[in-house]
Amino acid sequence: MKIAVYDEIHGSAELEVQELAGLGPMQLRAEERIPGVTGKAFDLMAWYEAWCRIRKGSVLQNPTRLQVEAADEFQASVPWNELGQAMFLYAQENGEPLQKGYPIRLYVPDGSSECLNVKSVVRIRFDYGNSEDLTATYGFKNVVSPDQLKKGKAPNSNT
Ligand SMILES: Nc1nc2c(c(=O)[nH]1)N[C@H]1C(S)=C(S)[C@@H](COP(=O)(O)O)O[C@H]1N2
Ligand SMILES: [Mo]
Repeated sequence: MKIAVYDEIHGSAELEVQELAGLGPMQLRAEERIPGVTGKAFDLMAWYEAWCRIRKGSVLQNPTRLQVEAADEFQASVPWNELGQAMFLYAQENGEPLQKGYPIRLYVPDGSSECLNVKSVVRIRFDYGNSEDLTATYGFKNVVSPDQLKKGKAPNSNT
């Protein structure tokens, strides 16, 4: 499964898990940062620097946020300053694809909520917009089903 990376400044790409993970210069065992979580991970900050260097020679601008979107339409937007210890889990300890969270899972150990640990990430966006809003957000995309309309329920947010 390909993962789409969107970066208005440094360019966009669709990468297989192994290609994406292979770009990461700082490989980790997940439990180094989160006790109880096992598997192979890579550090987000080091990955981002490598990405920019490969694409443009250097980091031209720092993002304000990381946005991730999952296969089930769960999404999160995390201010850059919460991501110092962030990592993507991409394989089990034995190197096999993830059983839970496939293809990759974001972990934000320094984040404001465990809800930001988005499973099954299929889209990654580096956001360079407004840097004043420092709140992390997460939840399902605002899709209203016919059933919700009937019941008069509001779309989910911050689930
Ligand atoms: N794709 C996806 N990721 C998700 C969620 C989800 O519904 N879908 N729930 C989030 C929330 S609200 C929490 S609290 C954690 C739960 O992680 P766990 O399944 O490892 O307990 O996953 C987060 N990641
Ligand atoms: Mo949650």
